Amino acid sequence: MIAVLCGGVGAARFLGALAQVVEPSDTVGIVNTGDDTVLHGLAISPDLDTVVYTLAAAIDPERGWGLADESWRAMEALQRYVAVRPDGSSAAPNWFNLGDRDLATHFYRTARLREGASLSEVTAEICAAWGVTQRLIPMSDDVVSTVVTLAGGADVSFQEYFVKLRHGVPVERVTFAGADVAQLTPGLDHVLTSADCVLIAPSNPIVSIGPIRALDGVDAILGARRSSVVAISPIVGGVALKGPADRMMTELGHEPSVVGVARLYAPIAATLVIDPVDAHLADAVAAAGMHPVVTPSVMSTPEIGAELARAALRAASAERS
Ligand code: FO1
Repeated sequence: MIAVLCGGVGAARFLGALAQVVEPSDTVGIVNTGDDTVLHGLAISPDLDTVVYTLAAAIDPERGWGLADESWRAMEALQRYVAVRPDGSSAAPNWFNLGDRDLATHFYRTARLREGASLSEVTAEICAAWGVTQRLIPMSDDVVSTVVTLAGGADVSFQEYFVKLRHGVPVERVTFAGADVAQLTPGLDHVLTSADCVLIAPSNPIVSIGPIRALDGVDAILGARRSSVVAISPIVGGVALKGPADRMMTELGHEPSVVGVARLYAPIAATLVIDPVDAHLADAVAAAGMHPVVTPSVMSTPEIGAELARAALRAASAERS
């Protein structure tokens, strides 16, 4: 069994690539829920939904989130109420776009959670509904919320930072509210200890992989088996393939490069897969404590994705110190 630590878009693409090489039912995706939010009273889990929709080949390829062939009638209808909403009311938030078909997922998840189902139970039902055979498990059934402290001190939710502010403001600190008391989803400690290998998908090390690591026991479990933990760098040539990872790393004092990623992951993973464009940094990655493996990391074709997955699996079985 292969365990994969997942954020959203990059992880979804990597799981798709991995599925060309490994039986999907033998893969467990441990997915970040720090991005989750409640809007319109609906429980929304963006990274889980991005992974499910991508693996179901239903994702909108341009946006990388939400469903293809969407309509936005509910959001359009909401505008009428935005016009009369009293100041200070959080009703009718129109900055977070929810497609009409995407709403069905939030309706279902919200109703099931309200009946007492756990997020991992509901996620398994949603996977079944979409025919996704990878086991996708939220990192925790408890609420963990990524809080972004902006330069100047204001705290905003991750989605307010990422979508409402278009991540266009400098970040001072990132914290994970609830991570100190949240439990790793039951069974995931066994998954992380017994997996043949653990892969860290090319997701944002701070806000996608960080929340998973913030849960009690995760770094200890991975550190104890780091020789078979392999990370794929989400930074190529000093820039993030998607989202604000490079700028966030800079603003939080990390080097926005494969070396900066290596410094973050060295305690929990022995190998970092880097793109040839960063091959000149291989020695610096080694000096940061990770064994560099150079292979094309931009999954622009299924073949490149499959070869990236194979390289990661080979490195994981090479048993490094
Ligand atoms: N991202 C945006 O940039 N704008 C949006 O309006 C937006 C809506 C949205 C709705 C559902 C969903 O599952 C994801 C959505 N995202 C949107 C992406 C989301 O903010 C990101 O996927 C993550 O949270 C970061 O990986």
